[in-house]
Amino acid sequence: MTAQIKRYYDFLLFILLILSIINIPGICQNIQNAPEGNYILLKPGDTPGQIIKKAANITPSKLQYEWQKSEFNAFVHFGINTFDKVEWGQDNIDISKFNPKEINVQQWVKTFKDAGMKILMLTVKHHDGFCLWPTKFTALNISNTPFQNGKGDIVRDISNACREAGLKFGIYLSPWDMHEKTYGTPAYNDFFKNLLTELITNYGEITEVWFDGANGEGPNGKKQIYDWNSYYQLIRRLQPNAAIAIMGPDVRWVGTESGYGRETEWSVLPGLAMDQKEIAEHSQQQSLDSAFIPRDLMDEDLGSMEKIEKASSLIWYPAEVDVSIRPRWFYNEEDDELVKSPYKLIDIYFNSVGLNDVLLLNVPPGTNGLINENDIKSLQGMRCILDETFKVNLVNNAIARASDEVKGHEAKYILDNDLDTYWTTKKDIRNASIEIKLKKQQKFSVAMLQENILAGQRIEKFHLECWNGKKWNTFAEGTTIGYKRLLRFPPITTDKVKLVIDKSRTNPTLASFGLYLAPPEVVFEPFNESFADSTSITISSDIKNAKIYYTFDGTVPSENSLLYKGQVYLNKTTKVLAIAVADDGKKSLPVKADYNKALYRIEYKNGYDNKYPGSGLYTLVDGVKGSLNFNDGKWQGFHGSDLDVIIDLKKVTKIDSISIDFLRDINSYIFLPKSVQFSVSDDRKVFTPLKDINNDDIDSRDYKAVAKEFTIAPQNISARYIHIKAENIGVCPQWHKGSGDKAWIFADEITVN
Ligand code: FUL
Repeated sequence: MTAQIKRYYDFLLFILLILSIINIPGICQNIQNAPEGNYILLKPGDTPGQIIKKAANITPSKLQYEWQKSEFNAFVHFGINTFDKVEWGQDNIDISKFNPKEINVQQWVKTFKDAGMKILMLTVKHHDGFCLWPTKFTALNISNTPFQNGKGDIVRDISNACREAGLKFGIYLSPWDMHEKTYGTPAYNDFFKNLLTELITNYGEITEVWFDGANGEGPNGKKQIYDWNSYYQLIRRLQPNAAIAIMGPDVRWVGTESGYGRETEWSVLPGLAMDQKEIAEHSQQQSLDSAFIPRDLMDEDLGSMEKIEKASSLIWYPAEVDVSIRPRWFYNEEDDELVKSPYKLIDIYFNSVGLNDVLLLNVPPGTNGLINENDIKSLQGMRCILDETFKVNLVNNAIARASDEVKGHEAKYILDNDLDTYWTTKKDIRNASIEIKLKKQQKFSVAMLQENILAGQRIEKFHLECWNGKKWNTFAEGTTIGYKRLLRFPPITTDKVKLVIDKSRTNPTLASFGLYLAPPEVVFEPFNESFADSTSITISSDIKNAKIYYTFDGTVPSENSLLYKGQVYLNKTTKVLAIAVADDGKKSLPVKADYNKALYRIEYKNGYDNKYPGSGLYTLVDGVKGSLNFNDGKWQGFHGSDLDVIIDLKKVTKIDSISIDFLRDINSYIFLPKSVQFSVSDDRKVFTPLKDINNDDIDSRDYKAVAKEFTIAPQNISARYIHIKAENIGVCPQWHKGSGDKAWIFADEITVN
């Protein structure tokens, strides 16, 4: 460098220094918002103030940002488990059953596109090891099944269909493999990379690679030490735009499979998961059945100041919420009536996408290779509510004024529906407000806020106020915002709204703000309950003054149906369907509730567990049987305790048979009772024992769910009261994964003939 150039450089640096000291808006903004990248090492001597500033300036990598913008994606669990009707196939699977004869991948793609999903994530290999593509590296693959005479390749067909329809494609590849012989040895890492290489080279662009955290033993009883780093390197080289999720560095698991994220969801966390050694130590040695995500990623608080000030590094590590539209991950026709309703899906959406998470909703096709109509209907209902809600942003044409702003980033930019422009304040401002003057009085029930995460996640606490003509009233509040925050509240009518940022890690940013009116919802109280002689129900809507119409005959109500005027009395088994219609004509979707009248009275000597009440007190005698799914709302659960009930037939009756159903689903810690004892009485004081049934199948290790009827057929017996006692085995047997934990009994219908 010549002396002249050096002088010129020094002068330039001097000017920059002066500018940053006097803080000229607009120019210094770029310096203060210069992205740190998605990983930063903290220095041992960093003060809390320095740490918080560093945290506030961590930003997503380009692929993390693209992934985050996908918001709502489809998970597709499909494989040999679909045919075996199990969640986890063991190593004895018979793949000749795999033959989805009517498969129509266009139907999948259309369903997901119509629902507004952006990425389709297919389980190309689950824990059983069966590969949905004709891999060269294991015989346990689709080419050795009858499907399309061994010429089929579902990964090819789906990835092509996605590309044609404009959906992105991702793969779930289970690291755990219960079949592969090399599993548990270093050779498995090569096997796994061979599979991965085929997948990420032969099927076009892959947007996300999902490595499941579940990790158990392989066929030789050993667990695998995964060479994660080499998997990541392979993906980075061959698919540099793919986000590596869950046991990967780009996307983390939110920590539950419920569909609900955290109220406070920071994307900036202590850097544990970036440390390969720590991943190996903390995660993969967990026991078989629990997801082996590093423990502290399941905590309620991951990124508060308290957590990050102890960290040695900070990372941008955003969360994904995975949940199934059905009670299970794989299709089972038993679940057809248990598909989550549109309202449940909306609730999940607001509590995932609306809480700074990406939602990965599983919609599993059946053995025919098609998505069931019920799933499609629920998704359509959900989409319809979302479209109806977000159709008009009521802040369009409003005027925004901030307590503080800088040139080029004025408050108006939060209203322009453009994520690339944003509002911010001068450096180091940690609280601020924006007043939004609407064009006229507007009614709204949803607010949407988005930070400009390209500058970092900063806001720690905010609230919203509305002007009632005299004063400001708070109507909603929240903690973190991040990429997106959605808030729901009872409808507000006003022409002035104030957003108050109560606390921000450094100068806050906001890229987008919206106010919307959601269509009305219908709420039954109680919902789906069995009753003794008669019951009364109330039906309401979250929208004040909305009219409610209902039917009793299973048809969808219209404005010509019965108008709800107050409690409805029921004295027989009834299906009630209701809709709500708001003043402005906006209609809810129809909601159905079942009320079943009990055939007998029942008294519990021993209560059921409140977690699994079935449809309440009369579940066991309401004439409705449970399916093979313990979670269908029909089975009643008894945790570690016996079932002990007395049935009152209301008069002395001739009894030819008595039966009671129990479920066995040992995967879910549900066992058949040890014995069932029956006795009868005329006066409820003295009971005559009839028969004890001892369960001869007590030690069954069959993991498939079965319902078993325990029946007795007494001779010449008349009685009014029947006492049934089913003895719980107490704790899970030694060979079971839950050895020593309380065992469940799940009971349903008692039938007397
Ligand atoms: C879990 C697996 O064990 C489940 O079967 C399912 O695939 C879910 C998404 O991840 O860890």
